[in-house]
Amino acid sequence: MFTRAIVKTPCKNMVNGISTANLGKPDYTLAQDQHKGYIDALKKCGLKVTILDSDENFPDSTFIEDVCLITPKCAIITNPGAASRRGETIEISKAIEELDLPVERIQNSGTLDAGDIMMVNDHYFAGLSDRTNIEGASQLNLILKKYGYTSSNITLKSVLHLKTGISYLENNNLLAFGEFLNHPALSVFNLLAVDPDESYAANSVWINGKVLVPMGFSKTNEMIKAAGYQTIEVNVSEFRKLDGGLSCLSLRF
Ligand code: CIR
Repeated sequence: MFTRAIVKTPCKNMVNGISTANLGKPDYTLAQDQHKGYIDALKKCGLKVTILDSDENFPDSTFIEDVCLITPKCAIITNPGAASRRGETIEISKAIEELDLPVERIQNSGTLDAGDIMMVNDHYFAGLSDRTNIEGASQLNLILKKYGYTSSNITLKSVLHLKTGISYLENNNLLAFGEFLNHPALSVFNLLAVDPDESYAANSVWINGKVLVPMGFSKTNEMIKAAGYQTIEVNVSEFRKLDGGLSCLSLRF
């Protein structure tokens, strides 16, 4: 069970964030409202939410998931793969000081975005992507080993981050689309196949028995409900315009 979340308020400069989505610029006012709705959804799942101030120096900094991986035994500050995002780690380092956890770091020349890391109990899957290199994943593996965890790598073909394409919903259920549906490393899971029309909804988030699902993806929402979960739909259309999904908007621990 998770008890807490950390989010970071979107900045006005988010309109200049990195994007390949081709969906236009985000509407900042709407993004602010949607971010509040997202926080409400986290609270509905029983989480105490810490809200960090926005930072105009970093357009993508609301996607806080990428800069830190919090495990039950340690926090790992990442080294984001996009140069424009590297400096985001300074603010998050300050924010996690108050947690009573040892702090580890991914060092150059390793790069790693924690959107590429998916936790399944004591095992962590690491996506090798344009953002996470083999050196970053190897450093992560060694850090995790110190704390009694294991990790393995999955090379990505078409998605930005590992969790763009798969989400672990606990109870051995894995939401997945496209390249992940026939992946040998994932064959142990009960796969919930996301319709190709709804691939964005493959990034949904399990929190304490409930699942946050992006609004507007009814087939995926119904499929998750049919698997026995209560879902909460959250509108994150403005973050989608920057290639961001539901999981990227918080650290949950
Ligand atoms: C980026 O390209 O870094 C941001 N525009 C989106 C990051 C999304 N994060 C995630 O999928 N974990």
